[in-house]
Amino acid sequence: MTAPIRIAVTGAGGQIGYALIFRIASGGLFGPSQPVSLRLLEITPALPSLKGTLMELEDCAFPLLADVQATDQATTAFEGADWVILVGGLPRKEGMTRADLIRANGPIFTGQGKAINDAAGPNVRVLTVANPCNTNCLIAKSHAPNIPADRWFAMTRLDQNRAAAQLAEKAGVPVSEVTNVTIWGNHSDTQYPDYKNAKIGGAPATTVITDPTWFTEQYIPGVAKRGSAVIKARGASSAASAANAALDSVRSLSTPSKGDDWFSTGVVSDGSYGIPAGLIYSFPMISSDGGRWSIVPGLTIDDEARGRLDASAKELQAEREAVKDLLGP
Ligand code: NAX
Repeated sequence: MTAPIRIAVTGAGGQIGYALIFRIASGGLFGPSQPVSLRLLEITPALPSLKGTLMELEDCAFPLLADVQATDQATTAFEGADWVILVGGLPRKEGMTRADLIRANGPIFTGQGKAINDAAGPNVRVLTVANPCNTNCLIAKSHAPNIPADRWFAMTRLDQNRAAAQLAEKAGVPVSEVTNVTIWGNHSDTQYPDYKNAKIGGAPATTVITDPTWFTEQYIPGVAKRGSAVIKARGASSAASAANAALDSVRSLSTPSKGDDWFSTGVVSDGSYGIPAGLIYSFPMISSDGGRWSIVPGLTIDDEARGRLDASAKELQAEREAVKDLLGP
């Protein structure tokens, strides 16, 4: 029998966690022949209700779910993990600024970074979903000196999927026609959903959607503010779409990319496109065999795009400054 892939999910009792773990257990992440083993981390007060979720998982009788364990101990959760998906954290509350959220959630990632370093499997890869995901990823990574830099990811895939959906809607085509969508930068309002390198039906998006003001006045802010629009409509933040984006991220990073399409994820900048090295910054990426990935080189960045890329890098530098006391050596 194929050995199970072990996936640790933090914040498993939250709304994204609830949408995520059933899909992983059903084979929605690694396919219909790959067993999975789940480790679910929650804070102690959330364990009783997580027990109910475990009962539901059991009641699904998923043939691919080799085993599942819930715990409030990070080292137990991350023991031998092949993938760690960091979802657990406080959501932004009414009246909380982004700076407040950074200070509230940052400390979680010092301990979890250390626990990943001490307990995870030799090939572990880590996807940070909890916000501010780029900076939380940076904090966790800084406490895990034994885990190579190319194993750390921050999720901007929900932004990519939102961007693709909005291009498809405007062009009146199925979303499968939209390719080469990049989210540059931070998972925040400064992100740049790059429409100049995106394609619709294989042609540049700007030759299919010919009104340039739509891109700057509706598309860019529309993608960045989609999360707020969902909260307004649903009364709760995006959950199923965020879980879906986490699965898309892990899948894209685990399977070789096809054709000339790419995907976006926050990774440790190597200085590509003039972005300061060391920041967790979202780039266009492709994967190859064995879980290797690289940043797509040579895309055209005009003056307008340059300004947007730099503004997001600047914001990330300010976030890094705001948590510098939480960063490891
Ligand atoms: P919920 O509040 O529903 O769930 C969060 C869960 O994390 C709770 O069950 C809580 O008990 C748990 N938790 C808190 N501290 C923990 C710790 N130290 N260890 C383990 N678990 C802990 O929030 P949910 O809607 O599931 O969102 C989770 C995170 O995803 C939030 O930070 C949210 O801002 C972020 N998001 C990120 C997105 C992205 O695209 N990167 C989009 C969706 C979402 O907004």
